[in-house]
Amino acid sequence: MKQNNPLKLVKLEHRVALVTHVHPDGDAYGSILGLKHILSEKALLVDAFADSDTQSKYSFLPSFSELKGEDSIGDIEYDLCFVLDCGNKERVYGFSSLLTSSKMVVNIDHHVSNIGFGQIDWVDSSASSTSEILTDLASDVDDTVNAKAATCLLTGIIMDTGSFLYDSTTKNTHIATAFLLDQGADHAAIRYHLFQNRPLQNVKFLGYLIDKMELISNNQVVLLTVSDELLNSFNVAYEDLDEFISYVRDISGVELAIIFKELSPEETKISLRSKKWCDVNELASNFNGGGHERAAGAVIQGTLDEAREKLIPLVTSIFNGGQSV
Ligand SMILES: [Mn+2]
Repeated sequence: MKQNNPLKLVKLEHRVALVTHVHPDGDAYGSILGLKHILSEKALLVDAFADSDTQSKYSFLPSFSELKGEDSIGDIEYDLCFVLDCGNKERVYGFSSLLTSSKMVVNIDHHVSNIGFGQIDWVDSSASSTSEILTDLASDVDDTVNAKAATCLLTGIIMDTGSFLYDSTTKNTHIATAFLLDQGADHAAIRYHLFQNRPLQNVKFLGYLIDKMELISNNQVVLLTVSDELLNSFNVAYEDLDEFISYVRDISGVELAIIFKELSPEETKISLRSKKWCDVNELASNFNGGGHERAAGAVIQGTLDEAREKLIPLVTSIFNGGQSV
């Protein structure tokens, strides 16, 4: 038994809230819904909070429709609030009142930038995903998880490892995956919904983005700039931008891929992906962001143009003063 396994804190009489980061990705949804299913018979009440959209490609996950939005935050005083996959507590955005109103906050995460903000912090930056950490913790408590939990957690692992391609994929990632398959994880559903069900408009949008992409620093850096208007005109979901950035990162010779995405007239989200050596966690930290060495993000105050003016000189200086074209 792991010492101080935080899942052992949960008692049958407890009310438990689960929270993850804004704009949830596969690991965020996978870990929050996975933990909901793990705890379903171990606590009095388990409420999972996250922004969700019925059009989401993750809507196939068991109990996705039970996710609660900000407007569902009531006056329940939760005994425990698990914060999952959040490098810092600000990333929960509109759900922050759950952290202050709960009796205890438990932070479970794998971001190297996570310095701890819970009464209990379980941070393992060697893990591929929060879903992998939860798989280890759950199997340590019980030797078994239900098939619904297994499907959610396997989704998180697959999405955060780029289908087991990233450096973060370890022997333990595969052991956790084997365990989840043994527990009945629906691998075929994951494959179909996340990889073989791409909306036609997304493919057309990818074509547009590739046509408009900018290459700088001797073609080692690729830039994509996405305004709200553009995203809406193609009717593409914000969460799908991840697959586009991965696509252009994989161009031969490219080391770093960046998406500038308009969040509002005053705020621009940057997403950074690198291939071999560029530490994007460090790059994002210039703007109070973070993540991992090969995948990170931040929010820059300013318009798309202003964000570009702030970030591109930093990037070109890292890439030995390469010239913008
Ligand atoms: Mn993650």
